[in-house]
Amino acid sequence: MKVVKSICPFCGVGCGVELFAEGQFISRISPLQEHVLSRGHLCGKGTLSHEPQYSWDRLIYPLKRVRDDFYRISWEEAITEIYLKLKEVISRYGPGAVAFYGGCQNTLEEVYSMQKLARALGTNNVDSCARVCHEPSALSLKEMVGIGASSISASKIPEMRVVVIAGESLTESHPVLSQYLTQAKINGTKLVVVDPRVTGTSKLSDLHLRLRPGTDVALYNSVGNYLIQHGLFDQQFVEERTSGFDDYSRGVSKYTLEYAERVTGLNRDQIVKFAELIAGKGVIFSWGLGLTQTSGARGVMSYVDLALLTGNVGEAGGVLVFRGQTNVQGSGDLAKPNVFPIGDMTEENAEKLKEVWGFKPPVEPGLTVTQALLRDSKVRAVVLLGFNPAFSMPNRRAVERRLMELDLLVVLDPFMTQTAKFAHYVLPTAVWSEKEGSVSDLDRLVKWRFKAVDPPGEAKGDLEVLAMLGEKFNVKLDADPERVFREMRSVTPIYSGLELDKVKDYSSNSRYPNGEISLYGQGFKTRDGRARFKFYDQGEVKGGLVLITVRNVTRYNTDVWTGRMPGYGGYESSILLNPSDAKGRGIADGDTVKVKSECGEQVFKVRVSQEVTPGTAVTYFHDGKVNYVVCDELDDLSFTPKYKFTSIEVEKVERNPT
Ligand SMILES: Nc1nc2c(c(=O)[nH]1)N[C@H]1C(S)=C(S)[C@@H](COP(=O)(O)OP(=O)(O)OC[C@H]3O[C@@H](n4cnc5c(=O)[nH]c(N)nc54)[C@H](O)[C@@H]3O)O[C@H]1N2
Ligand SMILES: Nc1nc2c(c(=O)[nH]1)N[C@H]1C(S)=C(S)[C@@H](COP(=O)(O)OP(=O)(O)OC[C@H]3O[C@@H](n4cnc5c(=O)[nH]c(N)nc54)[C@H](O)[C@@H]3O)O[C@H]1N2
Ligand code: SF4
Ligand SMILES: [Mo]
Repeated sequence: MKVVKSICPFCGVGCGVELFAEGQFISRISPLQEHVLSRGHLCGKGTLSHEPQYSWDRLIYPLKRVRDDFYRISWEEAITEIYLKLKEVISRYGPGAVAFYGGCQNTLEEVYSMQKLARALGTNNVDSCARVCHEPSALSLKEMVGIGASSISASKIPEMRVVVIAGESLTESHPVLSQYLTQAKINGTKLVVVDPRVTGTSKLSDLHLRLRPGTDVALYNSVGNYLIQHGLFDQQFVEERTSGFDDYSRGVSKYTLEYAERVTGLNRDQIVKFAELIAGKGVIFSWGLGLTQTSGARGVMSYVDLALLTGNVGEAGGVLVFRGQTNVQGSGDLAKPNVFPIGDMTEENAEKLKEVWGFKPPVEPGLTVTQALLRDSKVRAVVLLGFNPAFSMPNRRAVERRLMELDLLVVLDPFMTQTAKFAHYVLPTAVWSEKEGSVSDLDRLVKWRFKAVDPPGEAKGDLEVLAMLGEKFNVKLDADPERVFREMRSVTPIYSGLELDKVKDYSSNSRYPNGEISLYGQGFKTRDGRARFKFYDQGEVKGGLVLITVRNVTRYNTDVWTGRMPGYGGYESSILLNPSDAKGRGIADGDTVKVKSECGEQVFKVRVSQEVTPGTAVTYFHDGKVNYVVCDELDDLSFTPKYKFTSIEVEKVERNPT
């Protein structure tokens, strides 16, 4: 029996695990006691995370599609044909017609190699699933404080006076972090939750602000105004460590409590209580998709303004982003269409990269995955690593049409996903426990995954596949994860302080940039060392019924893996309606309804529940149906979809038969 240490393949908590391997079979998984953040805890998904790889339908050799059928081909044939097709697309339409989009369950090394290959072919069309969740957070934090990541560790939650959680449910989405909330409650920390919905997390809160969806900016601006008007902000911090306060203060001055009440649907006492709780040190401002997928970057910025106003970025408190997938922080750091791993997309940085890479990357920004698949038809060939956009992107019908139009779609995945079905070539990849590499979690901790077993059949690690393709183009890509890690570290300034032995030691603090549990005790990482206030007005407020799509603790994203866990098959989401909205439409619990938006319609079973706020309808997104209804409105600053902000109509089609 071999015991191998690793990191859970699912969410951004990145829990430490021990894999027990007997020969080529992993028989069980246990929590790794010594892991600095997860501290010997795992959720149900983590405990079963070795099961999907033994599913009967695991892909074990390369496949080529001919009309509607897939045929087995050899790796040599697959790589040669893909190479020839990519070359043809480039010579016909130019390198801008090719795109590489990577998943966030891939390792740092794989994402690094992916973007390097794309840039070697002459395009900056590189992106990852970070685009569809927390790019608004990364972009806002980069601009306001200097690094697009959490400033403080989640392990600090129990030491705080107040913790604010906006648009996120730890108990469902980052369950292992709930241990810190429980400890915080014991220590007397006050918890404020901003969420239209009742969640496992809001049930623990001292103040639950059930605002109307998409009205966070109005709420935070009015709180900012109240703190300024009542002298409750940290004047010394603002003067000594920030810039842009005058514009901010002028901007928020029109956000009165009356206005906020009208827009958010909250009452003034709740808003004042919130403002008074956060005035003073010892506050963590944390958030999830409720901000990024409704109000976008404006939502994040108006929220981070409150952390600056109260002097809570630095030793006293911090900003904490509950990022999504196991390596979403890393994928977002390395694979952006408008930034190089080395920094800004400038001639100077392109020249520096040439010294390491041997070729100069282009300096024109590329297309985000949302632009390429939802807006722009310039892209003709797409290579996807660990990404299932035919399921996970909004306006699914439009994405499917777009995928069908492509001259070349290559999918690297261990399974035949909804997206792979549209591919011309499907390349079977090794999963996390069958290869090595590092991942970067929501706490900025970078940790290594060791290999426990070999991949089945002819499946190969993504790094090896990228290297094979690179070789055809005469681009030298290493397939050795340690050497790629070293190269990645040498060209990526924020990762330059990482040491491999610490990354491989689960008890060590291998947080980037330099092991800080809290960033910005001294200066900010902006050009002038000051944090920047950013003011934005509240955007459109939607009337009628707004559809919010959320997560269930037992399911993971597009259910490719959780759907293959023992006892987890056959899943269908209901839609939840508030009693007032149901009654007004003559709908009762258990009825079947048609849900319609501008993009499509689907049939759902209704659950009537007080847990959803009037004017909202809530459903999980893991059965794929809902993205035929969710529209593809994008945040104009980050191009992130507004997955929780679709206007819908609901109409009864069948009465509850029972
Ligand atoms: N079990 C499980 N865990 C996961 C995942 C999974 O699929 N399953 N996925 C992982 C990924 S990729 C991610 S990105 C994270 C996401 O984790 P979360 O950020 O928790 O994601 P959601 O559950 O989609 O939405 C969060 C909350 O936003 C609220 N909300 C909706 N609209 C608004 C609004 O206008 N304002 C505010 N303030 N709140 C609003 C919703 O009611 C919901 O409770 O989870 C990760 N962890
Ligand atoms: N309606 C609605 N839609 C949403 C959201 C929402 O809240 N509401 N949330 C959005 C968010 S935040 C996210 S992050 C996306 C997630 O959307 P996706 O990233 O498309 O979904 P996943 O299910 O995480 O897909 C990951 C894929 O990677 C494959 N994979 C796993 N390991 C490896 C590996 O080592 N190599 C390779 N090559 N492949 C691997 C898996 O088999 C799987 O097919 O969904 C988005 N879609
Ligand atoms: S909390 Fe996240 S990382 Fe931890 S075991 Fe569960 S899914 Fe895995
Ligand atoms: Mo995500």
